[in-house]
Amino acid sequence: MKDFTKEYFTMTEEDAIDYTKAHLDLFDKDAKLQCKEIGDGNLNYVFKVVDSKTNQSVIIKQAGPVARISDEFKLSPDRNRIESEILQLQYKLAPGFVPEIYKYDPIMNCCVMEDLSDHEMMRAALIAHKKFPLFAEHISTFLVNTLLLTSDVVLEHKEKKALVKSFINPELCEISEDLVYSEPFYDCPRNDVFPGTREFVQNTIWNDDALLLETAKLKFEFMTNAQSLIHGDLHTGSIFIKEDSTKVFDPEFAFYGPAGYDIGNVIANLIFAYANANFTIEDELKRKDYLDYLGNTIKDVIDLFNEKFIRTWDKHVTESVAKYTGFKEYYLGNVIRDTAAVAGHELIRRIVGLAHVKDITSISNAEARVRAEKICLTIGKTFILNRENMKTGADFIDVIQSAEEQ
Ligand code: SR1
Ligand code: MG
Repeated sequence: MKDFTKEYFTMTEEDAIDYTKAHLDLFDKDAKLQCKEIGDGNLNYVFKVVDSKTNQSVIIKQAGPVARISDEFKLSPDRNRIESEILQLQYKLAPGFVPEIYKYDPIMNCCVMEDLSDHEMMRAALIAHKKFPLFAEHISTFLVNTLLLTSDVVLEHKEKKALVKSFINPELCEISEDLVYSEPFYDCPRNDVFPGTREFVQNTIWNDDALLLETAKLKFEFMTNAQSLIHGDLHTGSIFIKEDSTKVFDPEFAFYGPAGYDIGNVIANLIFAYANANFTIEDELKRKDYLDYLGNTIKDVIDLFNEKFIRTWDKHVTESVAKYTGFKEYYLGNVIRDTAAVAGHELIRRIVGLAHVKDITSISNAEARVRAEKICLTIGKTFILNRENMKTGADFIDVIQSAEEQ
């Protein structure tokens, strides 16, 4: 057995079994452990270790020194500490909505956590056109609790600043600064634009100076607004789901940033699912039914967030000036404005930039894919340019419907 206590190395499946035997007393002494590497994300290695006698299982997630998607991205394995610590904090702030962390290991840069194999990855489930009627209720609670309860409105300010320091995450932030805020807005060699969509991108994104100016403002908002401890990459591939349960995982991009970043990512990725359904469900009645479900979910996420934010603010606010008449509405208005802008960035960057989403790339008919991409780009651009007017769920739905009609 290798020594896991001296210096870091990237584990194999066999190592992950040995590691489990050596470090955890979660399993019986006579457990028959088996392991499979199941990671399909862009960055890390994910080992599922199962006792074949009892079916009991855990997940070991290990951060490597470079990203899996490309060794161009050299990343500090400290992201595994950030991920473990934020999950432990969110476990308290939003009980039931994140996996339990059993152990964090700063030498092997790995954490051992609850296995959620009885759930499915939300992106895959939405592409299979499954419905989750409790999702909006669940995710709005998660978002309000994790975003508002980590802000200066609620936390004692020195305690909040200590958290800001502990969650400084420069390398992962740089990825978002580049891939979300810079590269999609010019003809960057790292972009990956579907050929039929390229001319549209050139004309409506790269050549629109008014849009570019807004993206510059928003990049600085992302880099400088240390408002809340955010997940930082809350797309539907970072959510495990089943009928009665929603679990948010993979928060390695976490840092103190604009609260709207997380909400905007959820909204944009529901819109990708909407675009997928619109161009892949052939039966008209089924398509309409599924689009209604997704449209209502998008609307409910915003409206429930607004409602719960007000209730949670009234219960937990500690900062005295935040109690002045009108400040709560001003603050919430800014969060929803930022939500629209971030949703816009996510919609554009997943079409133009390096990292795509399966909802769109799995549309096999090229013409349908181009149409879906143009609609997403149009929605994204409108969200950014019109963000000051976005307040309710209905405002988000209006933008989606107008883009479809164009
Ligand atoms: C180099 S990582 C590419 C993308 O994958 C992650 O999930 C983030 O969304 C990042 O932008
Ligand atoms: Mg991820």
